[in-house]
Amino acid sequence: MPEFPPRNPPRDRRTAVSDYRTPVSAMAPKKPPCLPSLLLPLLTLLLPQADTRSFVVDRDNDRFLLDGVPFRYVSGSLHYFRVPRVLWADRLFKMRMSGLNAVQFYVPWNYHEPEPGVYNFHGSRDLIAFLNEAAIANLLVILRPGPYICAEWDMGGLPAWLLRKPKIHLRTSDPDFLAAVDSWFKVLLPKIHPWLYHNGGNIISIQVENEYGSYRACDFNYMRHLAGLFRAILGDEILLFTTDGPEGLKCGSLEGLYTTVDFGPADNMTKIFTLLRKYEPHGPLVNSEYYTGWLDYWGQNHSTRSVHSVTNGLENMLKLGASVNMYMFHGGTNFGYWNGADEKGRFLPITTSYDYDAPISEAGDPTPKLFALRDVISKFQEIPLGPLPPPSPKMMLGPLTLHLDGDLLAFLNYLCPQGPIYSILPMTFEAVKQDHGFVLYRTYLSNTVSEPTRFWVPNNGVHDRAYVMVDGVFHGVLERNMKHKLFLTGQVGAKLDVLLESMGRLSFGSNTSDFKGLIEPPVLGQTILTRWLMFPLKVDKLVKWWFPLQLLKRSHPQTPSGPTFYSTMFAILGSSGDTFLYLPGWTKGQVWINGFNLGRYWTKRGPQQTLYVPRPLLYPRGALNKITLLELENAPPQPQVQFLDRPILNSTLHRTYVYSLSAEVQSDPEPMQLSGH
Ligand code: 6DJ
Repeated sequence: MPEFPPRNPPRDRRTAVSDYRTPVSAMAPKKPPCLPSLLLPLLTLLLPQADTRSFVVDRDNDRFLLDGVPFRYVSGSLHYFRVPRVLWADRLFKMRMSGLNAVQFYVPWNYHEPEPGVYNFHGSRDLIAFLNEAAIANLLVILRPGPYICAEWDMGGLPAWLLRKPKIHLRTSDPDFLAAVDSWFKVLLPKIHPWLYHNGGNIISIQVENEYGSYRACDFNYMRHLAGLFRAILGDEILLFTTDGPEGLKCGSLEGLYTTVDFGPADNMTKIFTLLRKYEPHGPLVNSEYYTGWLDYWGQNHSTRSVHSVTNGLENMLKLGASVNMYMFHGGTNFGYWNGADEKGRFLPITTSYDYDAPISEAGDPTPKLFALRDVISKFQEIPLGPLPPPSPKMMLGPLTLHLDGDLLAFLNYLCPQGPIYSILPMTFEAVKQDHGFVLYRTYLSNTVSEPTRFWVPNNGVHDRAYVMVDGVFHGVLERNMKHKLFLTGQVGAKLDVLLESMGRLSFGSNTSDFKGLIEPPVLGQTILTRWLMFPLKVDKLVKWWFPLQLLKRSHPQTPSGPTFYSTMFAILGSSGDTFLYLPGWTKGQVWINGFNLGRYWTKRGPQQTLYVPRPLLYPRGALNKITLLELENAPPQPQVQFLDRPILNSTLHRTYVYSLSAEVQSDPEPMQLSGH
């Protein structure tokens, strides 16, 4: 597998094109007439040549043509940003072996432009390498570069730094927004230009915006601007399209962009495709997001969709000759802080797992849904010969006992080496240029508060959770929409620390300007608290340091509650494998393996109880691995974790796992002795 793709898409893929356009029985019902042999050479001359690569809409016959041949895609969504790069090839191969001929994916702007004008296309952000892997797997590509993507991704893929202009109108023709979009697309689109199908690449179509019709701004000038920009950079040949739910077609579709729709197995296909015909009277029917499962929110039930309903709906669409993309075919994981959130009466953050009940599980294994879908697809087009790879080997380990490294406040100098920012009123994460994670807000009491007194933040102004300490002692949590007040006491001059956690920005809804932090100044009793120090915390940087945190600072809080670091080292003496980290009795926090941010856990709220640990993250053969937890509330009396051989994504189904110490595991060794550091 090449580490980096060639500058231009490999030419030899042209020979593989016939694989994509396996005739579809429903679309090409007529058998070719038996032609006299003399006519054959003539006919060959009329057929498209290898270098006349084209992907177009054939409006006369309600179908696509690939190189002039009737074609429909049966595609699946896979987000490269939710899968470690070393596993891209594996997942794409499995998709191809399931009978898909295309992969559809977004490009999250915020993943690639962390600061205005600073771009990252390396490692797991190497989009061109992903295109190359898709080509190697013989998959065409349907690209969705946004700028807004939704996708349950932080801020729907828009960079948080846009909110440094607090009045910006996202997803509209506000000049500030357009200027940022233009400069991003002037970087991104030229990169993908050589990968367009007619240029020798595998991208057959590109979506403009996403479900724009569901956004209340309904700004056609904005959509026209995007369409013009895409055309100016990518040219006239590439098929540009839009995708909307049925209710969004009105504001989401635009002349010149091919209109497609999205809906799931429970929706009325006939009704929706009939509605789509009002916007796209001729051409192939396309469902750009046919839901194989659904997303999960913390605190709500795990979502599933039955195999029967998903296969049935797919079969009905394929019978109609529609092109379909299955969302998701492989969901993956919201590693780090990348999950988005929704607002449905209250703020609902998305879980770390994005398994989606998809045909390929979060750990990359084929599920019964995959095999059932493959059977359906095989009725309509050829399936590549050969078996799907079996599930990857899984590993069990532990329990491991974690050391208490110290409370978060003890590490403040390391977490915020540049020191705090001072302001009379608290500033948002965006204002202090912290995109994700945590900011510590600190002030000092100006009076003694001897009776328990209400501490609260008006206007639901905690975005999204606040962990409150007085003189280092944890007093409890405030939470957006959920918990609005605490009662505090303290001496004059007491240090009031409020650790703010962003739980992920809204990724869908009418208002995506989801500022984080203390949005309003807190109030204690009748007093508005002022004179704040803001410490933007670089937690990941500290955790990535190899030596254990307790060597930096040994602090042993009397009552280890509130934001506290725990860690341990462990070795895998047997064979390593994919595994699922189980944190029984822990409350809520963030967890790292060997410095890689696995994501959030929230055992107390569920439904997700385990975090997927891909095997490539672990050092095998007795080498030391390190696990670090930042527990934000309360650790269990026995601070232990376990690695399980299967996920628990639905807490209502989970059994109690108690494994005895495995003979293969060297658990909880003494911290490494480091000399010379
Ligand atoms: O395009 C969206 C996807 O990225 C469509 N969709 C999916 C993904 O977010 S929720 C799940 C959603 N749209 C919101 C409207 C739901 C009725």
